[in-house]
Amino acid sequence: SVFSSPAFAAMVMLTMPVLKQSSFCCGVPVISLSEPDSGTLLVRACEDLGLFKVTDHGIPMELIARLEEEALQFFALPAADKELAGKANPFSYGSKSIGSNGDLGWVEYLLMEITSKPLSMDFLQKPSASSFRSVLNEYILEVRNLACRILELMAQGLGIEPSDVFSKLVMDGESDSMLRLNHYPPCPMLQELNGFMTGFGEHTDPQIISVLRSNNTAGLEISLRDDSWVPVLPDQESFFINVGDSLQVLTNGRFRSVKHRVLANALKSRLSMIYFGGPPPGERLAPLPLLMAEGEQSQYREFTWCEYKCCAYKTLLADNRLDRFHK
Ligand code: GA4
Repeated sequence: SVFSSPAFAAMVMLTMPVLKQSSFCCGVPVISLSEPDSGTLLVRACEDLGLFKVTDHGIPMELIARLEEEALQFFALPAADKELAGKANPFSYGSKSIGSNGDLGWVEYLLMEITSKPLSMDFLQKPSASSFRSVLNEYILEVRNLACRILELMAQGLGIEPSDVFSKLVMDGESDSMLRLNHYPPCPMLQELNGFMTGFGEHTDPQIISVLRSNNTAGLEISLRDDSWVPVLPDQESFFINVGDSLQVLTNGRFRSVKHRVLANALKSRLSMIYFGGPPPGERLAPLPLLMAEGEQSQYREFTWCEYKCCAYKTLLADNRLDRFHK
């Protein structure tokens, strides 16, 4: 037929814009930040899944490895010493209990508030914690810059100006961001149970953007639109980025705040470090007018980040936190 003729094929190739496909790893888009087209690819990934993997990110592996080592050393301390780092309310050390409303998981963690100043938690001020403290502070600067670059690429990919519309929110001196170190110890009874154990229950992240790095242990899963769960293969050299509720609101639902969870592993321990980039407390969250088509209405009633966060912290992990702000 005419469709199989070489002339037709040549015509199609000349007239159709070549849509660059990102490569995929088990359904997760993989985007190199040195790719000239990365903005477009990021946008597509945020619309489709709400999560993607980033390579060529520029954060030195040596820094990441140092933080991993310090974190593992911390989690290897006797329970009593870790407890000294403070009860999680919501900052500092916590074990099995997540948030303050009864969620439980097979996990222990350190949750740290990021301000414009270096970390100030008591347990990090001890001389013995000085190398942990300095690597944490270094890492925070790097990962925040990475979040900023990615948010700028997103704005470019969306074709909106100025390119810092999103990134300025996490770079602001008042921005309410956090760093979380999660340690999922092996869960040997899983082998006998022949089932699964929740490490960190299903939830969406309330902030704008989350930047996750883990060691080589599996466990992270994301929920697709049909409510099925798919595992995200670990990759210790790359970062996984996911859209938070606030970015879903800023894009009027165009970007998807992805539901995810972590399952415990029977044999290996998993260590992840996640930067949550949030806006300043007083920031009004509403869809960017530049992203609205003519006549398009906001899906959400307007609210400030502190209003959202305050409600969010009263919910259970699995609750849909954006529901009550839906119009
Ligand atoms: C999920 C994303 C971040 O880990 C976090 C979590 C927070 C916490 O652990 O204190 C919350 C959870 C997270 C959302 C609902 C509330 C608050 C636990 C919980 C049950 C630090 C965040 O900002 O929101």
